Amino acid sequence: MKTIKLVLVVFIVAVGFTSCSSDGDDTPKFEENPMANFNLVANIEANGHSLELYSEGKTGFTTGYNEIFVRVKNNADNSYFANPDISWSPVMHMMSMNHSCPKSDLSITDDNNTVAKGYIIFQMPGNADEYWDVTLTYGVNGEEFSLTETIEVTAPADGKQTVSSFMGTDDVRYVLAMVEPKDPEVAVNDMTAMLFKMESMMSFPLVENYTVTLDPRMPGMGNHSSPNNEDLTYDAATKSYKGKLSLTMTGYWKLNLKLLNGTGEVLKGEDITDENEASSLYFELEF
Ligand SMILES: [Cu+2]
Repeated sequence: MKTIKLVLVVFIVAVGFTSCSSDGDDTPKFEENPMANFNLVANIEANGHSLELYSEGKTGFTTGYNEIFVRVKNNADNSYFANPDISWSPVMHMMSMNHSCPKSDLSITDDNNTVAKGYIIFQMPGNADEYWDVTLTYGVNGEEFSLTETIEVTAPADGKQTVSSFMGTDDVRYVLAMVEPKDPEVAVNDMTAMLFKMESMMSFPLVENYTVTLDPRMPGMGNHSSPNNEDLTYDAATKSYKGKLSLTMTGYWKLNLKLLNGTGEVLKGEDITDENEASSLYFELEF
């Protein structure tokens, strides 16, 4: 008897699942919050809408690579607009000038078509007299809106450098940012970085086909290195630089780098030798 009941329950559950998943596209999907496990880092209200900016791991904007997710809520009924056409422009207002930073376009990635995803790479934090704002332009229901909001950009809580803005020997200013590893392990980690040049105060195009050499060291332990690292080379598919970062133990690591152009000329950074224990181009991590 028990067995029969159990079989019946399994059958009903199975039928239930089948009928739910075979509804087709004309019925709305479950109103599951795709941002449930993300942190709301900014909520900007204007024009009867709320622009919600989310981060997966961070609780605010920090210098370096920030992956950001944007949704536009209609405050009238708390629904989210599908396929909002959003663009953004971050600007730092400094004492002597204004400038922008490297950023991606925003593109829709989720199943409900309400979440736009992109990244912004802040090359410096704000301070008491100098601040960042972001202008968001968005189109919903055939109307275009724009708003500008001040945002707080801080150095990461652990103080480690994951972005470098520097002048190359070719007199071009570059921004190099570490994207991965986000959660380094005692292992050979996949490493990703992105490189941009500062064409003007507001324009930071991607730089392709350069090379970033990698020499990770532990300054606190005789500046020892690790085996099986691989320099970062350009990956056209992801428009980023990919390599292998070998971390043989936990602790503080300085990732000494050199930037080479397409013909192998060194634009920034130095080799590590007995006389020179660090490169002027580097990232840091501690885990
Ligand atoms: Cu600045």
